[in-house]
Amino acid sequence: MFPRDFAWGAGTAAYQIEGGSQADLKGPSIWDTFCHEKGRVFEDQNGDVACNSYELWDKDLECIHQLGLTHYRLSFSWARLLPDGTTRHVNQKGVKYYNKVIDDLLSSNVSPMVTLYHFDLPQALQDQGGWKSPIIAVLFDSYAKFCFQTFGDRVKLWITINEPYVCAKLGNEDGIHAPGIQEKGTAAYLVGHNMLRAHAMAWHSYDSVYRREQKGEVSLAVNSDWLEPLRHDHEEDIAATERNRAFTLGWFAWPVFVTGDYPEIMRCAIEAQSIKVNYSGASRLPRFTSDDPVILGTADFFALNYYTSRKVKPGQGVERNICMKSDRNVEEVLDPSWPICGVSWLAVMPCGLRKLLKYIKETFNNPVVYVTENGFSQVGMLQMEDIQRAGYYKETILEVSKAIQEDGVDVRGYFAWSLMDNFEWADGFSVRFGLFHVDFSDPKLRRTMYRSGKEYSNIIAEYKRNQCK
Ligand code: GBH
Repeated sequence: MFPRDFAWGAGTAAYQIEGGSQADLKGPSIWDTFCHEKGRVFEDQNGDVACNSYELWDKDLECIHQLGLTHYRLSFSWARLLPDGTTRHVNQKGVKYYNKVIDDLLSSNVSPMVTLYHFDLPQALQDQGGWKSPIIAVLFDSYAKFCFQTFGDRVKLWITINEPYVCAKLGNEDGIHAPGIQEKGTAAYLVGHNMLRAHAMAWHSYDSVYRREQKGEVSLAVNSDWLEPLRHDHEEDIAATERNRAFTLGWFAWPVFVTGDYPEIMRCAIEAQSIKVNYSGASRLPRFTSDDPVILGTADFFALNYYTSRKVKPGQGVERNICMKSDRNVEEVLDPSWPICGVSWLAVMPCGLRKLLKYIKETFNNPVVYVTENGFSQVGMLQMEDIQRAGYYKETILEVSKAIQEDGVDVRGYFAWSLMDNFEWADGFSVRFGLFHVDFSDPKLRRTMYRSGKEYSNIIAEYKRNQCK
């Protein structure tokens, strides 16, 4: 059972679906650059064309209709709207494209949820230091204001930044996402810090300038696995779990929802490690100062991306050089009973989502929650009759309903990831997350509903029938 006006959505991201990477004055983003460097992405694939949603938006809209979605989550390509990242030059063709998407959605009774930033920084801004440079917060705020001003009469649900954790860590510590930086133990904390500052500035702009008239809501989307101690009665595992939570969900949700600053556990662990290895630089986890925007309270709802679960025990703590891994000092273990779904990191644990939702209710003062991403992939042999994935969706959505009914979590919406198969970042097109299959060998990039899409559409249809009663 789901409450009235529950949002049933599916999500996509600009670089993963749009293609049109150089169409109509669009500027390059860090993902355009990254993909064209050898050895970065599976089989050196790229998002130059992807699902070509830039030209085939009508086809996407048909998929949205077929599923019966009430909401659609998309992201804007910053460099499509502002080719050099600044409001000095606006690409009107880009504005026109997103206007059409939004207007078509609204005339089909589908509400847009728009993410301003889903991994694709304009390359021109990367060239000036990107997220490592404090000025990025001001530039992001200008971009956000431009979007609120231009589209906010119709868009009522905004996500500033998608998964700052992934941007910071995979992009700047591990180097497996753009911009491919591997400055261990420093850059990711700096990037995360500037992302929080950028998010907060944009939220304050919305709050003070646009909210009264536009009456929308703004948040940031945080990703988190459900984490639990490997051995529930072991102090070390319990402490390791707490530490792991602080370094993942807590890194961004604690400042925004609880204290305006990073979790103490996180700061202490980083400081202790700096001392241990005789790190002489300034504090690696930056501090917020009185010049920074207020971070606390800058989310109108809690946006959660959930995919999988992990069991946690202490790490070995052997690294000699500074890096996030030794700051965090945990080891994550998979329970052998959790089925692996397609891509190797995705162990299926539907009840992990329920537990995480309950944890969020208790830890972050019972916020309104949207599950902004959840999904299951397939790799290898293609299955149109993807019965397993269909089952996983059904089970997971049941867990969400239990979180609402039995645990009293205020969940207002669920967005499946993803509407259709698309460019899965470093995995290229080898990992398919779609509710629709996309035939990438067909010049028309035909979209065909999977069995899992059918399952989801049935769930939505049943909900709609019950609401009418
Ligand atoms: C989401 O991130 C993204 O928002 C979305 O764009 C993407 O398509 C979707 O996931 C599916 O992947 O490769 O072992 O280092 C989800 C969070 C964090 C999950 C990084 C995968 C990589 C593990 N992701 N993690 S590994």
